[in-house]
Amino acid sequence: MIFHASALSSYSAKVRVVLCVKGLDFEERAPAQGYRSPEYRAVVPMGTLPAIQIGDWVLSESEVINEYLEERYPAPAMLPQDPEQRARVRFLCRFHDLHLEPKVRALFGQVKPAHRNPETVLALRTDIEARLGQLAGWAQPQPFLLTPSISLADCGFLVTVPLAAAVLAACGQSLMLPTVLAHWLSVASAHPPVDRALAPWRAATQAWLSS
Ligand SMILES: N[C@@H](CCC(=O)N[C@@H](CS)C(=O)NCC(=O)O)C(=O)O
Repeated sequence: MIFHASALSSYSAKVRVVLCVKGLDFEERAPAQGYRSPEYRAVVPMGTLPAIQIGDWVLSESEVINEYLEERYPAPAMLPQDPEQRARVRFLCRFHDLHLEPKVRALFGQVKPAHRNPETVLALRTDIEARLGQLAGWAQPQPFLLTPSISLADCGFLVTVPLAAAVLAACGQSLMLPTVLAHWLSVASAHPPVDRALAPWRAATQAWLSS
């Protein structure tokens, strides 16, 4: 399996967590000419990262990829058996992609002091903290967000929550993380496959923010 990804890409990191938790063999490839290049689009028509490729078969969209990996490689299970629990896991995945990650991404343009608008940073911080407050209300860490072993619900937040803290810090603001989420984050990030999956993303993010 070819994993089209880049070290700095949050959505790539979200899928890399599943690949590592499931112990799958994959060859990670960053688009040589960038993800906007015609060369990359010739292989991955969506032109986004991540994508997976098996022979001529190509799949984009991180959540669809994670669901495919879960169905194709069911062990260890990353969705609960119970339909209501599965739906809750899927709800948190969707909540991450639609309501938290875009607010964190909106901070990227504020990192350079010359381009920073303190009011914009503060407004985004307020939105992010409100979303994390909602997440804290729904989470039932056991110790993962909703389950005793890692589920698909954890993957995006394991990237986006520390990213929000790091980008806000680079913008001169701190993030108030609800205690329940701070505890979940320290336990879940230390899970060995998660730690392995996130190592390239952590290094690239640190290099970006300190550059
Ligand atoms: N909804 C997509 C979002 C992926 C995404 O935005 N990836 C970024 C890199 S983290 C990207 O490829 N951006 C390029 C673009 O959107 O043109 C997913 O879940 O895979």
